[in-house]
Amino acid sequence: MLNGIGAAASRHSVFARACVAVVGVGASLVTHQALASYEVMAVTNGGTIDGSVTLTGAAPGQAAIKVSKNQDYCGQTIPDPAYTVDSSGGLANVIVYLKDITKGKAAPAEPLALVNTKCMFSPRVQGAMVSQQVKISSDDTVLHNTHPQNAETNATIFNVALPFKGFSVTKPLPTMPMMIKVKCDAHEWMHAWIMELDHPYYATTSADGHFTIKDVPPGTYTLAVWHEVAGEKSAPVVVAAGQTVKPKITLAAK
Ligand SMILES: [Cu+2]
Repeated sequence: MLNGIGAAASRHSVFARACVAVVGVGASLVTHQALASYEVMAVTNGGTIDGSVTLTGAAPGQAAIKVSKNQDYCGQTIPDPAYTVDSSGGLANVIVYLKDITKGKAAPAEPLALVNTKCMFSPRVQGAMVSQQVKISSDDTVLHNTHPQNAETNATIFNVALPFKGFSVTKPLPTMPMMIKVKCDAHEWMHAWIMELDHPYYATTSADGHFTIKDVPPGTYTLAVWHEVAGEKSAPVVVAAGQTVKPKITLAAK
C-alpha cells in the first residue's frame, strides 16, 4: 500500500500539487490538464469501491440562509445545506472520484439534472463527464436563472433564464475538466457545484455519507474526496478484479 502511495504521487505530481493548493478553500479547484485523455474500453471483471465519508468533530453551527427576495414564495429563511450530516456522522454532498484513471467504462448516457426547486439548486453537488449534457429545469413559480462559471476563473459557461415552473433547457458542459460553480443571479444564496472530469469514475455521497463506484479496472488509484467547505483529501485505493473495497474516509469540519 505504501508503495502504491509513492507511485501514485510521483506519477501525478503536477496534479497532486494542484490539489494541495486547494485544500481548505472550499469551492475553488482544480484543473486536470495533467491527465492524459481517457480511453473507453470494456470492463469485464472490474472491482467496486463501496465506501463512506464521515465528518469528524461536530459540524459547525450553521445560521439559516436569510432570504432577501421573493420571500412570499421562498420563505424567510432556508436551512444551510453546506454540512448535511446524519446521526452517525455520515456526510452528504461529497464528490468522490478517482484521480488517475485513464481507461475504463463509457460515459453515462443520460444528461445530468439540475433543478431549481424551493429557491435552491438540487442536487447541491454532482460529478459530470466533460461535454456531458445537463438538463436545467425549474419547479418554482419565481424567475430563476442558472449561471455556471469556471470556479477558478469565474468565466461564464452559459446563463439561462428559467421563467416559469416546468421550464427546462438542456445545455452541454465544457469540453475541458474543471470545477463549475453554479449560481442564480436572481437569488444570491443559490449555489451548486459540478465537478467535471474526463472519466466517469465519480459518485456523490448520499444522506448517510455512502458512495459506490462500480466497474473499476483492477489497479491502484488515488481516491479523492471534495466537499464545498471541508475541502479535499485523497488516499490510495487498491481495486482487485471482481472484489469490493470499502474505504472509510474522514473529513474534518472547518
Ligand atoms: Cu433563483
